[in-house]
Amino acid sequence: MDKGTPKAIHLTAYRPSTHLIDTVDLHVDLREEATTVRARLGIRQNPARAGAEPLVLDGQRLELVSVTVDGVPLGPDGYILSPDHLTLPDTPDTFVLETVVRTRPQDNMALEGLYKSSGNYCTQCEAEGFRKITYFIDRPDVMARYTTVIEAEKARYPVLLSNGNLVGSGDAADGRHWAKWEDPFPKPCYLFALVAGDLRAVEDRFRTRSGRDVALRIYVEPGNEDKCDHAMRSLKKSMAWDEEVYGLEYDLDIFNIVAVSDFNMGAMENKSLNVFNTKYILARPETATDGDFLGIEAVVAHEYFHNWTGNRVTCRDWFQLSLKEGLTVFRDQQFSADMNSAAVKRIQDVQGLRTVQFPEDSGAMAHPVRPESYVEINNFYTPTVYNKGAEVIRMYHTLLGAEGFRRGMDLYFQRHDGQAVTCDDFAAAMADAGGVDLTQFKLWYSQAGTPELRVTGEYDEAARTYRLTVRQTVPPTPGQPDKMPMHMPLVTGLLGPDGKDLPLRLAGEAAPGGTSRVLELRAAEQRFEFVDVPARPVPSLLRGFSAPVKLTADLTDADLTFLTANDSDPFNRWEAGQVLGVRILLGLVADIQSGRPLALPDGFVGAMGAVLGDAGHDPAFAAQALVLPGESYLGTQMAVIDPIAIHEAREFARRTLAERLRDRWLATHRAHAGNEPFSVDAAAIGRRSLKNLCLAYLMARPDPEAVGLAIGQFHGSRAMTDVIAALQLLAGSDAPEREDALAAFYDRWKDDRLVVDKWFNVQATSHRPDTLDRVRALLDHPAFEIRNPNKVYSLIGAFAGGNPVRFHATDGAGYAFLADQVLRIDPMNPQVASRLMGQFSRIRRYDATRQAQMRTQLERIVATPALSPDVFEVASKSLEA
Ligand code: B3K
Ligand code: ZN
Repeated sequence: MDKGTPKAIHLTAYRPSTHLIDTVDLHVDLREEATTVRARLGIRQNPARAGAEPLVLDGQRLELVSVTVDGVPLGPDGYILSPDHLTLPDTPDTFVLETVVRTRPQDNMALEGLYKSSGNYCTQCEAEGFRKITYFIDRPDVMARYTTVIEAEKARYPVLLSNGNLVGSGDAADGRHWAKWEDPFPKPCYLFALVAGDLRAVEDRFRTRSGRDVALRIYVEPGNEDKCDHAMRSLKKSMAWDEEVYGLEYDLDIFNIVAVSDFNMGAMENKSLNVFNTKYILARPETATDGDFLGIEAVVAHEYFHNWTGNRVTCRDWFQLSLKEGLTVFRDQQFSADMNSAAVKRIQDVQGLRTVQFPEDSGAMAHPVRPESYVEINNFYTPTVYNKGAEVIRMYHTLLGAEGFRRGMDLYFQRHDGQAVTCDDFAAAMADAGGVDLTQFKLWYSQAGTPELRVTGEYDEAARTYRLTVRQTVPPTPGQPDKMPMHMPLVTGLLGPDGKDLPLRLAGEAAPGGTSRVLELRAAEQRFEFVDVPARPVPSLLRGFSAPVKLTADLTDADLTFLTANDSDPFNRWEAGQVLGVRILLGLVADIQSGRPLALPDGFVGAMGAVLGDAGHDPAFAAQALVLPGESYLGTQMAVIDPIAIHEAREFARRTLAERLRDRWLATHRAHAGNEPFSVDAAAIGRRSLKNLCLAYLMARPDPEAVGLAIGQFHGSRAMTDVIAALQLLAGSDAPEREDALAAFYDRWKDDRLVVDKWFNVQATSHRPDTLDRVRALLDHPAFEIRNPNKVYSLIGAFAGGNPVRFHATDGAGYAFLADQVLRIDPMNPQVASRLMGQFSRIRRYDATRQAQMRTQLERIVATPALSPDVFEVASKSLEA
């Protein structure tokens, strides 16, 4: 850091803003040499703060041209200018401030504020980008009404967009033109957006249930118009779903989406002008995988749902980020579950949580869902805030029931529409609507770390009772050595010997009620006694993954196998197989570490064979159940992660299953290999995932027949899902055909940037020993662009985060490579550089040698002059761990 060590900001230091801004009138003049922004702000002192205080405006990388107060120009002695602020020591109670500034968006590689992507202007203001456009009180509890005039050269930038309604437009001198936009809803500045460019619109309409006719437009670069159908369909489905499930309607006559190629994240919910990464808009079956199609549906929905959860009701400060993000992720998860297979969706969401959030929760950057402090807020757009935050919302839903939850949502909007509020306000609405006490539940917002549950069961044959004992602990995390027990729902069922759910009756209850119960945990140790239990049951615990915890139960392998065959809860049917898989794989890891010979238990092979034999029933579910627990998740189950042994153990199991069940993998692959007409419904997606899973097992022992099938599929299929699955398998194998396949793929798709990202990803995640060399060489490939976040994530990010066996190579070369890339990217784009640091923040989870190697790289990083606060925060916290 050039300015010394950056300072942390604390939640407890929150104070209302000294001033409020009611109106913002912007005039943005876009020119090739520089952009000029004139901002006219209607400002008043905040009644919530007593006494006159100086007005401190945020501003970064702005060239100040002039300042006037109520039309009177201020000389340089009328204000104080610093690199981050413009301070006016003395202002009236109410006044109009006008500033004129110049910026150079064309030089902005951080992709925050106003910048250029493929020659078009666009903005990204969340969290603190508006201060790079004009001087402002850049915090979300300052909400204003905006009008925006954009002026630009007409030929180069025919499309001029901002938030709200278009209220005027016209031509200006010198081949220029202008457009005036007015947003009737007061909003925080992070929701401001502006776009100017040569874009084409794909149009549709949606009529809300109260009869508002909304124009829907998706703007893309010319040539991409034929890749917007799925996004548009997803948008209309989201609008209808939000009306149906939450009674929430869209509130303007226009909803615009713009897709840009250079974007740090997935998308942004700016009021009525969402800006998207092209990755979450553009899709055709030939170019996008099933995962891409589902991702588009989810992200389009997510951003649309923000219009109520985020925009109409926004965050008081950035510590409350999960107020909008956790809630909106939960809503998009519910939506996707309704549109597709609910069971598969839940399995995938939990896998995501375990693969990405659990490691974060046990690393140096562990933080509560509502962080208590931050150095750089952009570092807290995390799986904890988003995905664990969504699990917290899901728990309200489970504790209150669907109807109680809906009442809570209604009350939340009734109380807070148009306001900037806190997670406490949300909890209060839920508690009041549900008539429940959520005081202890709110620990989920303040305690970091993944809680651990240990459950034991005892059956008393004589008394016909079954007693569950549940113990919970929350592990220490940085800054939080001691934790309190949490309030959470443990959804439980009991299976009788016939595999059917038993009616449940707890001691003290008059009659049995239901076959699934929400047991509420509150204490460090709790007992639940079920009565009238006719025979020793097998418990089905944490159904639907009812709380984001690690659960250990005293179930035998036979109990687990029984659950995989019988549990009425599909998530738990899958989970029982995973628990079994984890047990076996961790056993293999221990065998590898102590040099014992490896063997896969026959029972496990048999169980997998049974699932495969029955796959025709529900291919989508089978495709999930047949995947062994992932390497990252296995790591979270070990005291010290051994990435190489984990990889070898998992590959051994895959090879053994490939060999022992070869005929079945072949037969199942063949049964689904016909080129059925493409569709993205859940059933078709399920069939394709099962088929590609079979191919993956066959390629775990790549004999000529398996390679032949992969090559056949690579050349023969027109669906990207199948093509890329085959290419991935070939690229990771020793088959001599692999180079030809990679070359053919590149040649076919070199003009499609999103597809080229897949080509980089396939090579970066290959387990072949020469992968790091290859990744290094690809940095110089003409299609690689260091300034394009998608490219960086596809090559460097995929190698570091998606290829543990190569990234954690014993010589430490993977770590040195990552540090080199972080230091190269940081001066251009700190957010992207910081996101690459994730693996380093898990430092203390590895052995002493790896820790020392990572430490060397982290020390090199923190010693670098002019490091961004983003990278500094992650590096320094990782070193402290
Ligand atoms: N709210 C944005 C994320 C903004 C990221 C700022 N670094 C996207 C979303 O969650 O919908
Ligand atoms: Zn969001």
